[in-house]
Amino acid sequence: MSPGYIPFHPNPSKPKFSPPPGAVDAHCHVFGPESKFPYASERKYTPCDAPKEKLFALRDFLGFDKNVIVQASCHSKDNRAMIDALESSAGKAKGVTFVGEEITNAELKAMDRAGVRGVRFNFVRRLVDFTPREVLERIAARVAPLGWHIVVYFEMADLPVLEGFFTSLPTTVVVDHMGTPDVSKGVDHPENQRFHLLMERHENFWVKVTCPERMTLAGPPYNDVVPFAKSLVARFPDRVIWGTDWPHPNMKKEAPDDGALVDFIPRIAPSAGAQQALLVDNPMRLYWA
Ligand code: 0GY
Repeated sequence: MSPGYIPFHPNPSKPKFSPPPGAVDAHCHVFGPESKFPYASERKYTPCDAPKEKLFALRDFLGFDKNVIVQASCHSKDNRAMIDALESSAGKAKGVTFVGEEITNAELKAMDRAGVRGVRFNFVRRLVDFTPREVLERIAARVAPLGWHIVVYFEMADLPVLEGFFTSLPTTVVVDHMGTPDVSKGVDHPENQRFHLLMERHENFWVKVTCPERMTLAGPPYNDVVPFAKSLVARFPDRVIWGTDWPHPNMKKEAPDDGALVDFIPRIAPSAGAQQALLVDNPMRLYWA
């Protein structure tokens, strides 16, 4: 583990909110175990192991049915731990990969058969080295025929320079963690409204209303993040998905209680219809159709 790295919560609380049957945790990761799936040499942090067995046990404990496992930067382009988790999930997990353009079409097809449905482009500078746009464009053109989408991870202040590239992508585009807004600026700040406008103008854009614990200034129960997520759920009810982000890489102060994160859901999606769309219908359309 990197010095100061905070492991996931050892003993999450049982949520009060019961997700509807078939609910999908649509953003989580598996890390290692390092003895079987070593971390990448180019990684920017070394996490604690967070193997598939622990993820599947948490899924059941929190009342979820399925997972979408997103390749994290600590494993870089070595997708074996993620694929192994998909293949051990009895059809209850799909994946989002991270690849370079050296990947072969046969390898992409094998990932597709294992349940991969998207590729992640990470623009967060503390996590990854820069990849030229032309390379990403070539990867996008190769995964589009598979029906995959592209997951983009960036910080909201960078949206103006990235927006043109995002809107040129030939696939569905799924934005990680609400575009990581600066919550001190408020929902109505032009920086955040620019993102809402992007969502409104481009119907191929979806958004994950995830990670209040990453952007909160107030701490749990994340009151300051509620308006951000709630407005996206209300405005784009058919293009929002939700996930735990377990095992919560790179938390600065403390690991979130996953039960408290689940109890955030009814505060951002107050009606049963909105919860059904957020947790079941939307992720099923995106990952299992
Ligand atoms: C996340 C967020 C983070 C890390 C990664 O790929 C990653 O390593 O995604 C982060 O540190 O913000 O999506 O879990």
